[in-house]
Amino acid sequence: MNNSFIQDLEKVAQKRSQIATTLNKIAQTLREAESIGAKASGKLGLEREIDNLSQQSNLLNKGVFRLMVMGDMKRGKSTLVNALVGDRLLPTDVTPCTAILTVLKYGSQGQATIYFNSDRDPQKISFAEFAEKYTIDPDRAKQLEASRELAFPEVDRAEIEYPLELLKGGIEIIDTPGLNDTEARNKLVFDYINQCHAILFVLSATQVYTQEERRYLDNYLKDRGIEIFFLVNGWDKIRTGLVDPENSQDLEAAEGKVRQVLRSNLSEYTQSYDERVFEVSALNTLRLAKKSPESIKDTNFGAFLDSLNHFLTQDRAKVEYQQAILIAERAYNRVYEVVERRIPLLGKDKAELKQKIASLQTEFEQLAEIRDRFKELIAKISDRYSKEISDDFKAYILGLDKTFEKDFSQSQLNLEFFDFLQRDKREEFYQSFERAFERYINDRLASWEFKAKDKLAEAFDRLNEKSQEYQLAYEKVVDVINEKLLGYRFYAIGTEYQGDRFSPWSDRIEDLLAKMPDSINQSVRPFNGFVRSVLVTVCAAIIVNFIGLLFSLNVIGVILAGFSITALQAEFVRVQFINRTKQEFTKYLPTIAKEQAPIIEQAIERCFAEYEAIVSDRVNIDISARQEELNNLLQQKEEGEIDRETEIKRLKELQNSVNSQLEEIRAILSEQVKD
Ligand SMILES: Nc1nc2c(ncn2[C@@H]2O[C@H](COP(=O)(O)OP(=O)(O)OP(=O)(O)O)[C@@H](O)[C@H]2O)c(=O)[nH]1
Ligand SMILES: [Mg+2]
Repeated sequence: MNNSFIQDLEKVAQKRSQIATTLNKIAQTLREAESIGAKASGKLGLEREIDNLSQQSNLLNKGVFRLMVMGDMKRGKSTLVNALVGDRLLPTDVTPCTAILTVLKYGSQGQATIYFNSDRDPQKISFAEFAEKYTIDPDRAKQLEASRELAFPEVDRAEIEYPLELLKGGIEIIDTPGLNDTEARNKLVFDYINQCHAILFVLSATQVYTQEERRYLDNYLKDRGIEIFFLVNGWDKIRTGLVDPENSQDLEAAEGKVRQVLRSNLSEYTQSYDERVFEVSALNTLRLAKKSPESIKDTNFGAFLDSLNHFLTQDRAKVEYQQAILIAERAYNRVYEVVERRIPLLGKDKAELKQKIASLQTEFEQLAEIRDRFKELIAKISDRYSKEISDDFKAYILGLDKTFEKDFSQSQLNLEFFDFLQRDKREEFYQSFERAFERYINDRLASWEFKAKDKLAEAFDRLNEKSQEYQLAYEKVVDVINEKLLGYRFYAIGTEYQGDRFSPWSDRIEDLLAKMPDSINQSVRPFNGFVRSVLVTVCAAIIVNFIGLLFSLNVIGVILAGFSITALQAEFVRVQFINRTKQEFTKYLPTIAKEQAPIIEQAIERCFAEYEAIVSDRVNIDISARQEELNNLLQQKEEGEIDRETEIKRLKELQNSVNSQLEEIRAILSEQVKD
């Protein structure tokens, strides 16, 4: 790993922690102001801002970059991780296979810990023990694949801590078992994807872009808002595979062919091909790392590191920083707003204040009404879209028979009929068929998922668009409140009155009534996870039910009655079997549609319900903060004289100190990440 990469990462980590500290300082300033204010002119109602600031601060402090290494079996994934860290940390070999998810992270002492699915306590073991115990040989892997078992079903993951500079900057690297494996193991890998920031997808230069790889990329990685880096590994093997390895023309031709296949197939998964696809040799890089680490930067692996560096320290960091500054700005705007309202009200006497507050009853009710009408809108859209999406699902399921042969043939990669039948291994045959069918259903649902996702995104776009009316209405009421309280309208910092176009505090109101909920839209990822988790259940239900039905018919037994099997007849049996499967499946489709559609519908409804709850919560907090702000002042006035001069001074100071803390964040951000 080159030094400048580590330095850049450290700089980002440092900057992140500086920003986190400053956000926390603002939160602390607000907390103190509220606690002093409680005994002076009353609290200002800044709870939400304090929460947001501390949450963002924690997030930045925790910040890790998770890189997940994925790919088919024996592509050199573990070797690549070792090349990244510059040491033979993980077991790699021609034989042993990575059998569990392995998370590599920073720790001052090198140690391995195994985490279990059950409540069994994590177990610390030595590296040697880890390498020996938690890798499996390929024969065993094949066996497990056939019987659809996990090698270590009780294990969730291994965590390897190691005192490496690279990891200190907050990087976690996740090595995964080869994908060409059971669906259960795939699920383990894919469940983890949602927590990762980039995927390093390892391909083989001598076996580029297989059908399996296409399947994984299309079903699970494409269009999911996850950055994918393609590492075409074993590039050195193109040369060694030539009849005459010294012939540069042959080499050029062979490499050219591979490049062509790569470009024509991988372009659809990335926006900037040259920044995301790299021809590398993990093995040579690892050797170089031991001999002369400095020269790695001149290799393709070095180019990959540069690109990864850019993504982690610039693109991704930028998003984090923007979020931080937004939250700080909004906290400042809010403080500014409440102070500007509080100071003039300090001079009013109790009776007048009381009467003013009472006169705001209508406006507060109006705010609540806007909230309720927005909730109605959400319910309407939820109704419409959950029905549409589940109807789409039904139609999709009912149409599956039309392309069954073609779709199913893509899933039955390892369905060796003759082999099974000849050796009368009916049990194994069924198992293998079950797996093929599982893949088939999985692939079909994944392809439907994209449509559902588009539809759901459309629903939220619609809500977003509609929410503008509600925002405007809300702003108008807030305007009236201010006018009633102060006798004049006042506006957000740095803005001037611009007729109808003007919207004071709109950023805050936009936060209240708009945007997909963070839980769904923070990025598309959690949202993807949401739809996926529903589909996993649906998928499992279909498989269990249909396979049970099919097997109860003993299709093979019926076809086989009176036959002794030859290769030719096996093909005949295969065709018969697939035909019968299709027949039964077609009959069963209406049942699937009928049973599963309501589950989809409910899931979509739940998705909107979650959104509604969040919006509702935000508006409620906003309304009560506005009320408390006034009631607190009134209560303090009723309890005794408020020292007006001191209070004005204190409030002005509060405005100023939050402002200067905001400036501090801006200053941290304006320093260049890269020198
Ligand atoms: N020639 C060559 N061999 C490589 C390269 N990368 C890895 N290998 C070799 O390929 C074999 C498999 O490497 P691993 O890193 O164990 O592969 P893996 O993808 O982790 O394998 P699984 O965990 O079983 O899926 C090892 O013998 C490596 O030395 C490379 O770039 N060039
Ligand atoms: Mg491995």
